[in-house]
Amino acid sequence: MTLSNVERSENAQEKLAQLIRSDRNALAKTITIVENNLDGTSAVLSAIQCHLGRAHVVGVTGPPGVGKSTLIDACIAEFRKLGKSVAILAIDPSSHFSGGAILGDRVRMVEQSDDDGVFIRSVAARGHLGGLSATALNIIHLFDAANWDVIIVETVGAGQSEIEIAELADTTVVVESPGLGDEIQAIKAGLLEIADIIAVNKSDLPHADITVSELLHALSMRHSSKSVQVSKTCATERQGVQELVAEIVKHGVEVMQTNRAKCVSERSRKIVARVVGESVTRQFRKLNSKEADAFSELVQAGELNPDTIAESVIQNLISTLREPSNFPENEQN
Ligand SMILES: Nc1nc2c(ncn2[C@@H]2O[C@H](COP(=O)(O)OP(=O)(O)O)[C@@H](O)[C@H]2O)c(=O)[nH]1
Ligand SMILES: [Mg+2]
Repeated sequence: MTLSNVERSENAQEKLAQLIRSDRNALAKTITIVENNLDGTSAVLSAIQCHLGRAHVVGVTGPPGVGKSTLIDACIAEFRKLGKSVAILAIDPSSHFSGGAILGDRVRMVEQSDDDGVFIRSVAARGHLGGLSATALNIIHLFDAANWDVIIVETVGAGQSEIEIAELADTTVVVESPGLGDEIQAIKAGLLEIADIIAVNKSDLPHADITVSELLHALSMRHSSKSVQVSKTCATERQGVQELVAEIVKHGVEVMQTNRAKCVSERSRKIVARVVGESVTRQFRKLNSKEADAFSELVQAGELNPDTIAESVIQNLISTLREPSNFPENEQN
């Protein structure tokens, strides 16, 4: 069986799941297929559907330089002590030209790399068909189907899509460090809204306690009943890391106790909604100016309401969904 030629038979699907579980190279190659949307992508994705829902997905986000990679490295060691295998997906914002990983991240994370229970993969933030969050979700699903216990996704909390990826996680850890400026970066970037746990890293530096109390204050001002833990860590000295991992595991257990299958389908639904929305917008903008003008004139004249257009797009989509044979062939050639 070749990876690009997975048939839609149950037997072949089972073989694929076994293959990516037992063979790291096969997993790496399968990720490459899915990441680049190569021939075979949709066959792979449909083959793993029935193997999803076991992994605990942990998003780690925060401004650049706060120590996310170093902290993840330290957390991996703690997860390994608990007997959990860990797959890491690092979203690399800067590799538009190099096409590779941030070297520093790789070097730091490489500390764990001779361990069979650790798998590290980075993807460039740009250039993904269907969007970065869709690509990230597909890779998360591959790790999940390949039986990794914990999947850590590192993103920089800068762009919208990075925040969206963090939202895909069961547990979102926002990392901040003391004394970055007058205003706490994570608050400025709207990261408090998505945090389940906040780690104030570099607690060896001055003002760590001030940063903690400012964050607690900001959290108390929110209109949200969600409780958010704030932990102090020093990743380089591995202080507070065991406690942080204990918090992450505890949060994960709580999430898993709620309906796990629902979490997986909600994760997919968020992505579908986003990809469909973005694609419709893109297609609409592609209309030539004559067509677009005709639309605007009708809207201006009050003869057409933008909501009506959206409604009819959705209705068409729903009837297509009811009749899957209406879909164009999904594979790229
Ligand atoms: N003083 C101090 N430096 C740290 C700590 N954690 C990470 N660093 C340093 O901060 C810099 C940025 O770390 P990195 O993990 O690459 O940050 P990222 O951009 O958030 O992934 C590196 O030089 C790290 O050695 C810490 O707890 N204390
Ligand atoms: Mg990093």
